[in-house]
Amino acid sequence: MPDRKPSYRTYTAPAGGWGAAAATAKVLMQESVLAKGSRALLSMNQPGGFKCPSCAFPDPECRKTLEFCENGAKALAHEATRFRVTRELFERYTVSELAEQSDYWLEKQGRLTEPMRYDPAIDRYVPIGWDDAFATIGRHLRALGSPHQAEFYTSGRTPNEAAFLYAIFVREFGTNNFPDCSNMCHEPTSRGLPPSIGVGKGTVVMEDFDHAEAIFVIGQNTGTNSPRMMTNLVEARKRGVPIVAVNPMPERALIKFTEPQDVIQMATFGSTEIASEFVHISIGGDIALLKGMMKVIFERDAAGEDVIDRNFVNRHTVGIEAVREDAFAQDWADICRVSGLDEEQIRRCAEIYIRSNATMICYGMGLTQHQEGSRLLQQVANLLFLRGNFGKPGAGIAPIRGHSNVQGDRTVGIDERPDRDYLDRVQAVFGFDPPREKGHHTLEAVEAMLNGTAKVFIGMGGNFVRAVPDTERSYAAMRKLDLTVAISTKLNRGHVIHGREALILPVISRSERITTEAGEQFVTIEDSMAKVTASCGILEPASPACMAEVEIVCRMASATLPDSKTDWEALAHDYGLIRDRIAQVYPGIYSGFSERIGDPAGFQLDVPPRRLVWPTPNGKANFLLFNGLEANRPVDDPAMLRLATVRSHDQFNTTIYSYSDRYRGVYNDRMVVFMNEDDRKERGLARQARIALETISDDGIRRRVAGLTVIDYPMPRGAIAGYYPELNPLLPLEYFDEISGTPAAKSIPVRALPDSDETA
Ligand SMILES: Nc1nc2c(c(=O)[nH]1)N[C@H]1C(S)=C(S)[C@@H](COP(=O)(O)OP(=O)(O)OC[C@H]3O[C@@H](n4cnc5c(=O)[nH]c(N)nc54)[C@H](O)[C@@H]3O)O[C@H]1N2
Ligand SMILES: Nc1nc2c(c(=O)[nH]1)N[C@H]1C(S)=C(S)[C@@H](COP(=O)(O)OP(=O)(O)OC[C@H]3O[C@@H](n4cnc5c(=O)[nH]c(N)nc54)[C@H](O)[C@@H]3O)O[C@H]1N2
Ligand SMILES: [Mo]
Repeated sequence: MPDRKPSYRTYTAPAGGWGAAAATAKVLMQESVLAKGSRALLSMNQPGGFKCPSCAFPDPECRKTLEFCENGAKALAHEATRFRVTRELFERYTVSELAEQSDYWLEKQGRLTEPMRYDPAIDRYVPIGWDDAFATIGRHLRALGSPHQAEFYTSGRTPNEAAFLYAIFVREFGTNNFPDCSNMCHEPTSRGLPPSIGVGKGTVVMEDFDHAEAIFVIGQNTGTNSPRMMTNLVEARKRGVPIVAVNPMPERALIKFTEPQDVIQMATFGSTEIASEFVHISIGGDIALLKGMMKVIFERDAAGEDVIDRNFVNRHTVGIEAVREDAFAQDWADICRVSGLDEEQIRRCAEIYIRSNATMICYGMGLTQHQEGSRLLQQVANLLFLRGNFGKPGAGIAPIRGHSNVQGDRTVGIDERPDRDYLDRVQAVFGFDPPREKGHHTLEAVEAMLNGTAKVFIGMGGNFVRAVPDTERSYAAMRKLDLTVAISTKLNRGHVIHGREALILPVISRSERITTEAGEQFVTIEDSMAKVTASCGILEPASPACMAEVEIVCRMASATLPDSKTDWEALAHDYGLIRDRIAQVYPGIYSGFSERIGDPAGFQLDVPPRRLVWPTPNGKANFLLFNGLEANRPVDDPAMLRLATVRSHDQFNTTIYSYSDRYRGVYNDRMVVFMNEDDRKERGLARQARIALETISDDGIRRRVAGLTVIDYPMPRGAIAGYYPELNPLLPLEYFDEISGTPAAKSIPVRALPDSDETA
């Protein structure tokens, strides 16, 4: 718990600026990394240095000599911290005692320093040698009745080299069970966009920001979660480019921002107004907005205006007729009710879109985490097709990815539904028969744990049990396993909620040097815009006993696959050999990998729609129809509120940097609910009342989180927000987007009740 009293106020200053500079200095000091940290910051994202371990937004590429952001600095400071978790900590606390501690406390203990094994006799983690740790993993995996009884999770910080080999090892072992963080994140992008444009990736690159004539930022909290993108937005704004921000929360940085790198703005306390149009949408109202905009375009087209790019539509697309009919069939009253917007504003958005000859639509979790997340994105593509916003500078679809290498991990094989081409190449290059049946995504993995089919869980990074929905059930699922293995940098919930046997394996982090028999190694990552760059750590590893992820994968493979034809030991030492194998498995995009990565600026992977080539079954860009306006199934309960679980400014996913959320004016408290004042009054709740939230579901399971403080906040009526992961107990495992399996974490139907626990 925070040691200071909670307080709530309205934040009125611009985002960024001196507040960001001060926060950067503070976190470096708190983690005691001032000298070492500033040296590391100077080499972050510089040629020859390492890639920021925070978000997936591309680096500015020599545009400015020193560019880093407040939240990049926090991620680095927490990685380069002076604090250490040693065997003494595990001697001092039983695992049950550690489980009582908060996520914040666990993270604060610092970097993991040696492999540990759970000893049930004393309920403590005790040291284990690396050899014994790998032998334990090999023994468990080889003893399974079927390879499908193991789940191999990946979080998106894992670099290409480790992820590629992990995918090979697990397939040679015999399963496609690859739950990964992407399954909770941008999976609607990966599964929803291919039928539409042929790839599950974005189609814009950094330079497009310089050519865009309009930019939409939908369901994404840029200033907090991809702060480097603020520079692009500021520059676009200064050129007079309209920016439309669509969000149920008026996120501060999207309204007004001071660039910490802009010396003049900093000195004069100046700022840039970011959004020229702020669209205060209801939760799940985006399909209605998009259809409203399309309706306007089709109406004006019917009236003879030249608003549709006929040349593009005729040459490249199929299916416009059905989408036109559907748009005409929608009623303005319904569009306005579902979106929570007035017709006039939707018409204004359409006007901005029509006037622009190159539009980018950027989006985040506010679009993907709904029951119809995938179909919602297909509507985004439909809108972009109408004005030919593909294959020209400044235009396209821009999913703003989460983890720094989440996109790369998928590209190199972390995929529970691998395609045939890839499997055939793996077979040719590695000489074994990879399994062809579909494996488990994240929710299916939890399901398999719950019903007892899964026995072993291996987590390559991340904090699975805390990131997934339905906390109570997921904790129970984890505890049923025979073995859980956490390959981690820092202590987290996944270490204290574990299987009968459990291992913690400490890794060398992104900012640290990897030295093998073959000398110093570098890794590569693919950013949100499909650019691949090298990352080379410069700091000493947190402990001599930490091991590189690549070596961990190779040694797990050696311990599990005694008959493997692959020379895992050679690959563990020479990452160039791994890149050669990547090039062999992906001759299309990765040919000449080793030479091309020599360019300090990296290289761009091919994204065919940029060339107006559509790798869809019919070779066309497809307008896809969705019947209806709602991104989630309606709930018949007048008291229902839609809850979006969001990130604060001071966390990285399940890592809590502090209990405050500066831009939303919340200090020393994460157990809050942002609510429209009228919704609060309607429920007879006093200002800052203590409440509980209860999920509305018909599966007979009671999901409730109490001890929450209501804060009056400019939310649309019927929409509330609170923090992930504290509110994950409210999210049912069964509440997800069917196409992608992504939990609908932005639209949980709940009731707000007075917190009776207080009086009970
Ligand atoms: N500092 C920092 N950086 C990060 C992360 C972090 O935790 N901390 N996480 C990384 C990861 S893995 C990811 S995926 C990204 C996440 O980055 P974002 O996508 O920005 O993630 P969220 O904070 O979950 O919420 C996004 C926004 O969606 C809005 N929203 C909610 N419901 C709706 C809706 O129905 N419609 C619309 N239009 N908007 C809605 C919320 O108000 C919020 O502003 O950031 C990455 N970068
Ligand atoms: N309700 C709700 N749930 C959500 C979301 C939401 O918005 N709402 N967002 C979802 C999203 S978008 C995502 S991406 C997931 C995130 O899910 P995860 O990726 O599983 O979670 P993280 O919190 O990013 O994982 C943090 C841990 O990763 C380890 N780690 C850090 N760096 C490294 C490294 O370099 N190597 C290795 N091996 N380990 C490392 C550390 O031990 C740290 O404790 O959560 C999802 N869950
Ligand atoms: Mo994410």
